[in-house]
Amino acid sequence: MAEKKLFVTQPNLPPLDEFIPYLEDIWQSRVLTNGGPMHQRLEQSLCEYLGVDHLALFNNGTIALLVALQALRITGEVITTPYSFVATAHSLLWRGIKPVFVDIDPLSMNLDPALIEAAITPHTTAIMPVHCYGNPCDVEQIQRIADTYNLRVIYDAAHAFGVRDAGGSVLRHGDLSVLSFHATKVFNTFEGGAIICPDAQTKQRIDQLKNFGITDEVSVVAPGINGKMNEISAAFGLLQLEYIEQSMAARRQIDTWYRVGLAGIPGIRCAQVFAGGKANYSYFPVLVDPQYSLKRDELYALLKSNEIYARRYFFPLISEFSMYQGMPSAHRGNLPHATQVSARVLCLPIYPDLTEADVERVVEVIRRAA
Ligand code: T4K
Repeated sequence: MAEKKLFVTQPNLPPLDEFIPYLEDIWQSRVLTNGGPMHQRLEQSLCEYLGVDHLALFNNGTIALLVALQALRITGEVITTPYSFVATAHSLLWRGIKPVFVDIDPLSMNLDPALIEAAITPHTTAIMPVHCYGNPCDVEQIQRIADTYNLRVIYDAAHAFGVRDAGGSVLRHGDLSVLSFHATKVFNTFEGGAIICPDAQTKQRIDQLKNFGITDEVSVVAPGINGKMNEISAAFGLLQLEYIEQSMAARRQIDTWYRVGLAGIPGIRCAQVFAGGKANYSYFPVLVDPQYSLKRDELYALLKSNEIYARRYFFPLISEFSMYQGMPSAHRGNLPHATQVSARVLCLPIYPDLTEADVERVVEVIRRAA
């Protein structure tokens, strides 16, 4: 019998019949988009769940990043990480901003704050760190640098839904935080995203920018874009939110099964787990060190031949793509840790429906080859 395909992730889908009443409401109201009732309810429910005061929904995380940059009028150069999904740096290019890549800390895999100051120039206006895999950045050090040099901080928090540190939501840090609700994320609305704003005034500006810059029927105050979330996505978000704790608990259990199963396999190193708060277990990255019998790409291929579709998040580095490669900060010599981690990382399947037997199957393939 053909083995079940295991993907790096699978979206969490609540029972279909529970979604029908939401669709009936939409059919009844005939409001399909433009900040309708589902949109308003989801903004409020997410504020409550995440423990933040102001949140603006978006049609995806990438447009939310663009609007965050526009809202704060960021120009010139922005310091960011090469170890992320390409949307992080692409959002800068779309705004005509030059990304300046700084290396990561090899353990947290987040921007290394100790290297940020050396990359600041008179053109630097902001820092855009990523809470990679949902592990919080060194927010205090980053804020200290931002305060010293009068820089803005926009967190790409695409992976950090529901993550809390000792003081509360990790999304409260910086000037703005941007979430993704893509199908592959811990919390999804098919496609979607959000910006966490510090105050009502900033949210109002962001709400205008995501709706073409319109303020009323006859006024347009800025060259905004169409970044609105539609009512079906918002309704799905409301239903999804009812299952989020269950889903996080399942992820946590899978994370534990992997850590126990992979312990003691020479050359397989599970990435550091975030302690000191609430993690979301959005990814399960392992590093394939030279002591392992196979190289990372060989293990990737072996897993694939066993119908296990692990992913090399994040390889290649953003800085390796042609539109970034020529930049001085993209040089590999400037990014030794990111280069090494990117060459060794493999994200194993993790999603709520994965069973203990599925995890054992993945572990067994890795163990047998050791
Ligand atoms: N910043 C960061 C740090 C990000 O990670 C992302 C997105 C963004 C910004 C931008 O946010 P959005 O604009 O996307 O909201 C995926 C996602 O498309 C992307 O959202 C995500 N990061 C990135 C890390 O991963 P791919 O090209 O690897 O996805 P794909 O289609 O290969 O999907 C991976 C696996 O998931 C598939 O093998 C099967 C499963 N899958 C996927 C989809 C789309 C499903 O089972 N169902 C599905 O509908 O980029």
